[in-house]
Amino acid sequence: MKDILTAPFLKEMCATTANMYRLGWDERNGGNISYLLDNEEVAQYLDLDHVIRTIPTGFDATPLIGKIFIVTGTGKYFKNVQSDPENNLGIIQIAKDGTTAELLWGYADGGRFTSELPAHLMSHMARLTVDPDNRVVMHSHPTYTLAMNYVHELDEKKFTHTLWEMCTECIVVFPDGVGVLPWMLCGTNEIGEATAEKMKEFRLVVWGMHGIYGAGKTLDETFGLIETVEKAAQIYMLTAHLPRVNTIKDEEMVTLAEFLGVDYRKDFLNL
Ligand code: 2HA
Ligand code: ZN
Repeated sequence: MKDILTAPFLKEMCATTANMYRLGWDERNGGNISYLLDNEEVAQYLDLDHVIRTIPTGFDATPLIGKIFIVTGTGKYFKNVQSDPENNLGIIQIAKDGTTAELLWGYADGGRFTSELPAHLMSHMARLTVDPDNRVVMHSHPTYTLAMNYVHELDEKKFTHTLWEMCTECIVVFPDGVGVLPWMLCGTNEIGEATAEKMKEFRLVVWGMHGIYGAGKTLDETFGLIETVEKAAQIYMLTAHLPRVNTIKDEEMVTLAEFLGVDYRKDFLNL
């Protein structure tokens, strides 16, 4: 059996949480990540029949039975993941009943997965129906994205359009746009269901006045989606109070999207 601390997926979780912390996106226990792993790869490091303990999830994740995820722990700080992965991360397998998580590694101090597990697993289920290669769901509180929530209408079309206008790359990076939910109580099955519904259509979902969810095939891709939104939101917040002298026109976005062959939300432009 290989040493789990050398597993690429574990090292990547450490590097990603450290990056997110240093960018100021994940203060204190803010943010959470779940990453769907390959069972055969995990079996090189862990005995999949050795369950440390079981933890009820409180919702039905039948489509994910047998699947293994590495998930950040509840109450844990992204700041500390890199130096102490075994307390701050856990590897869970969804049990045959679909409602229990079997702990295979981690949460060593008796902890458990993020309180946002409903939003994570429900989003995985939703994304896998539209993209069988989806592996990652990531939640964060990026500063400028959050700031923008207070001064910009929380309307999917208008929010996406503003972000697309802020950097030329935006329409290429997230041509599917950004879904937006109003402020809702977090940590519940209800916000999980609402997030998953949006995830059928979007890889990015803003939680009004709370933060953002991203989904993707890899940690890098998902991080990059949120990073690009955050960059655009930063430009917006640096300029929103100033007279707008120049802007990227909708026709220019069309030219770029068509040049690169991306399938963008045409209904989010004003043509
Ligand atoms: O886990 O970010 O949404 C802490 C949070 C809750
Ligand atoms: Zn949060």
